Amino acid sequence: MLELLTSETPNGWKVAILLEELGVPYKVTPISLTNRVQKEDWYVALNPNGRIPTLIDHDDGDFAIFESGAIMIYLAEKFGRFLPKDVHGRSRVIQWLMWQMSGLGPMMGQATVFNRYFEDKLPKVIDRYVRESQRLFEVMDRRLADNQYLAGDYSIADIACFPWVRGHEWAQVPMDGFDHLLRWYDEIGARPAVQRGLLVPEPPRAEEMAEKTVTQGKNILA
Ligand SMILES: N[C@@H](CCC(=O)N[C@@H](CS)C(=O)NCC(=O)O)C(=O)O
Repeated sequence: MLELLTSETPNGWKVAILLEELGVPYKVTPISLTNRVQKEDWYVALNPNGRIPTLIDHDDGDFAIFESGAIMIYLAEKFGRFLPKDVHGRSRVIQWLMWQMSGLGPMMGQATVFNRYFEDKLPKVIDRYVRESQRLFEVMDRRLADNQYLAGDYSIADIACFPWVRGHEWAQVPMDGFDHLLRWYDEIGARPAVQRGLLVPEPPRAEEMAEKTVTQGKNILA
């Protein structure tokens, strides 16, 4: 059995969506960021970075994996899907996955922090992260002008980027004018497995969202 330790954030949804696309059974262990469970000793023993997500493969010696990109590669290789086997095809997917892990995720994350969670509104800092996120949207938009997906067929590269693009409103990073990106975003968002993955670890309860996110934001800044 696979066990996903996660919370309702983009890095967690990436893995939940992949598991749903794979259609394999898995157990979900919700990790409360509000209660800082990700910093508890038992969790840090599994994930030295003290952040979500973590995957444990109980069918393979309770092997624990941290870093969402590494988890995605592990699952894609274990089940032989969403990552090509030929050297160039595989490299293309990993290039875009690395791009998400080092660029899109961190920049969108910082845009969110400084637009939403930071009490002082720092215009130059906000401008820096919003502009950089939009530059990355433009990179995707150019790529998607001539390609249905980011790297060949639908792959872990698309799955990794989707929840971060989905967070554009919350991060206050406008997506207007990125027509190819919007086309891709609508297409991926319509996939049933993607919709199911976004409900992990639990469907958002509207009335709790605002308070919960603010509280989590404080943890992100800790
Ligand atoms: N590079 C890591 C980033 C993980 C990460 O930043 N997770 C966030 C949620 S999206 C988290 O756990 N935040 C709580 C904290 O920082 O303590 C990955 O991709 O797994």
